[in-house]
Amino acid sequence: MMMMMMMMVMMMRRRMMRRRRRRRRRRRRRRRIMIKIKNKKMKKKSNALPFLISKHVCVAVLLNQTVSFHARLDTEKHDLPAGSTLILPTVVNNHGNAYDGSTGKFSAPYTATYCFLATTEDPKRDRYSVLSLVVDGTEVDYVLTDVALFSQSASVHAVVHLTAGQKVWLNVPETNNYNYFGPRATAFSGFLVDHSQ
Ligand SMILES: [Ca+2]
Repeated sequence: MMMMMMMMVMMMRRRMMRRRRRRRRRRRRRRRIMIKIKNKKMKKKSNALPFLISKHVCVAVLLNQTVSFHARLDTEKHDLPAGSTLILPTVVNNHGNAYDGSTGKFSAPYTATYCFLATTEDPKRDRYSVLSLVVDGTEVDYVLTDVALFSQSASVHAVVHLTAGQKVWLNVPETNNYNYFGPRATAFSGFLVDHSQ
């Protein structure tokens, strides 16, 4: 009988030990799962922070890199030799300071896409107006207008991707000295479209 009792106690102890072990294992599993969840949350936070910072910086940089200009003729110009630059000295707007009113040339401050427009006027019977829009001397647009009786305007325009430092200006392409560029109606404008490389 005594032996039987001893055996029963032993059995009970073993069961108790097994239950304790199981409880410990469950606790360990729960801890591991909790640690994993915490790590995932931390990772998400650490990934989100640089994204927010870089987005903010990008917007700030783009706002500071806005470029635009507008220049015009207040007094007439004529009889310009072929290959000369049509300089528009009256600068109305020069945001970013990329247009030089003394040389008539725009220098791209950033590698980006830009839009340029220019209008000229032929107001005389015995004159004509002619323009070419050039990037570093290479023509990207051309116009010639020659009215017989009344004033007539014409324009050049282009959207071009420029590397920082490239220059854009209005060139007088013809050799005939009878060219004429009317005051008030002759203007040159440009602006940055986007910064994509
Ligand atoms: Ca004419």
